[in-house]
Formats: sequence, structure tokens, C-alpha cells
Amino acid sequence: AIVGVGGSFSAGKSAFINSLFRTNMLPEDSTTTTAIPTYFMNGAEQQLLAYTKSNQAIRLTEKEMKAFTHQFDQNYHIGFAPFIKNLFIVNQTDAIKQDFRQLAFLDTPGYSKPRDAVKGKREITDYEIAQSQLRTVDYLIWLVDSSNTLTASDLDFMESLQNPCPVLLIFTKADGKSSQVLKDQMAHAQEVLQDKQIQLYGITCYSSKEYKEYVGKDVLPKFLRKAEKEAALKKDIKDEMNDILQEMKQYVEQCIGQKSKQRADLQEHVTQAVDFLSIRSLVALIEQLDLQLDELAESQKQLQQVGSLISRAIDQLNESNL
Ligand SMILES: Nc1nc2c(ncn2[C@@H]2O[C@H](COP(=O)(O)OP(=O)(O)O)[C@@H](O)[C@H]2O)c(=O)[nH]1
Ligand SMILES: [Mg+2]
Repeated sequence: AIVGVGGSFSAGKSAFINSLFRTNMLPEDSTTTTAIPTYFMNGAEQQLLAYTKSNQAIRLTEKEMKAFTHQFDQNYHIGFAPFIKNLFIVNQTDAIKQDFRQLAFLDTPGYSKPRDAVKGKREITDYEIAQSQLRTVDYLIWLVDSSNTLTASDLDFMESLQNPCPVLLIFTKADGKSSQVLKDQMAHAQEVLQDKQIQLYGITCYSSKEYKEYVGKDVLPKFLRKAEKEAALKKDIKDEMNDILQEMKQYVEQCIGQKSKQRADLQEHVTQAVDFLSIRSLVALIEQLDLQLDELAESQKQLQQVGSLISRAIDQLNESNL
């Protein structure tokens, strides 16, 4: 099952997932957001895949991924987010340490208010990216920085998902806060959530720094155990990830179909062209398409390969656990 992790910019989503997995694979930052929706799961081997907006699948080494998500950002003040649709991270773990067998976590961009529509042309905002990705999750963990409070835009966003899944609300960065402050936060949240179209499972406070829950007692582990148990009865996480990759593969296939058709049309024009100049520009276009078709074919191979690598990593982990 997929556990979506949402919340406003800098709520502590990446730090939260890192703390659950006891890793630092996801970049934590107070200045830039995670602009790339990232699936994070356990496996016996590390696997990293980036799926680009032009439908290329690229396997990355850890160094490459870190360079992209950390240094690239710091050095050039531009993320590689504009080019990447999704990241898939299989976190290498061993059977003893492993907690999550049937759950993949989805780190989402911190949403902010949708940017005003520019006439005619409109950019897809982080808000819409987070929204579309969180619509389909099986469980939702919603994070609020305990230095702020649960806001109307948090509530609007959650309601707008129209996802009937159980929601766990967590006040993050609880370290260093007085328990009275945290209790007040929770009480306020309980109150404003009452008549909302949200399936509230519970509310708690947590410190990702200390791996520790505050005020609430084992609310988080209970929620995760419930999710894990229910997920085991539904669909295998391996199949679920393969479904997601399958969808991407189908999309790539569609692109290949379209471009092949364009190519055939151009070819047809070449045979009918009369002057040398138009033949030359048509041929140049065909060459461009050929390059794109090569890349798409390579992308299909990568998606296929990563699909089986993810499956294998999950399988091996579960076998070693029997
Ligand atoms: N003290 C403290 N700081 C935290 C905690 N979780 C996150 N932070 C800090 O809050 C900032 C934003 O965290 P990040 O996970 O990147 O937020 P995101 O934008 O929601 O993914 C970072 O500077 C983190 O170091 C926590 O539990 N305690
Ligand atoms: Mg983040």
C-alpha cells in the first residue's frame, strides 16, 4: 500500500520519512522544497530510478542522486526537479532492521497556494502535483510544523483530495516544544477537523530528529502497523509498484506510437517533396524523431529493468524474513 506524506512547505516531510527509515537519502532543506514526488520503500538492494517529464527512465547511482538533489541545488540554485516527474528509491535494509514490508511512502512537494493563472499558458504548480499524487494513496500522513498551526489551507487541501483513506495528523519538530503547546495544538486540530470530510485516524506529535513521539502514545507505530497489516491482505507492494511502472511504460508506448506516426507522415512528405531544400529540412526532422524514438526505446528498457530490480529487491528481503 502507498502511504502519502503531505503538508505545507518545510513541514518536515522528507525528514519524517528519513527518520522512519533511519536514513538520509531524502534531501532535507529549509530553503528549497522537495519538488519531486518520491516513492520510498525497503528492499534487499538499493535501487534508484528517475522518471523524467519527457518520459525517460534513468537509473541513478546514489552519488548521482545526491548530486542532483543536494549539490546541484546548492551550487546552481536550480533543482533538477523541472525535468523529473518521479523518483523511486529502494532503501537497502536487512531483514532484522526492516519495518516496512508492504508499505511504500510517497514524499510530495510542499504545496503552496496555486500560482495565479497566466493568460493562456499555465504552469502546473507544486500544489497540483501534490494533489494529483495524493489523490490515490491508501493512507495519508499529514504533517504540520508544531511551530505553526493547522491552517485553513491544510484543511482545504486535504478535503480537495476527496480521498476516503485514513488520515494521521502529526505535529512535527516537537523537540524543544513544551507539552502544553503541543497539547493545545492537538486540541485545536481536533476541534477544526470535526466537521470536515476527512477520515481522521488520530493526532500526535513527533520529532524526526529524536525518532520520538511526543504527547501521543504509540499513535504513529499503531497507525503504521494497521496499514502494514491491512496492506498484506490486499495487494502485494511489489505488484503495486509494478502497476505504477506499468502505467509509465504504457505512456512511453503511446509516445512511441505517436512519434512513429509522425515519422511515417514525414517520410511520406519526403517522397512527395520536389525541391532539395524541403527534402533536407524534412530529413532533419526525421533524424530528430529517430533520436527521440531511440531514447524512448531505451526508456522502456530501463523501466522494465527497474521494475524487475525493485521486485527482486523486495522478494529477497521477504524471503530472508521467512
Ligand atoms: N528540530 C527539528 N527540525 C526538524 C525536524 N524535522 C525537520 N526539521 C527541519 O525542518 C526543515 C524542513 O524539513 P524538510 O523535511 O526538508 O521539510 P519538507 O519541505 O516538508 O520536506 C529542515 O531544516 C529540517 O532539518 C524535527 O523533527 N526537529
Ligand atoms: Mg521535502
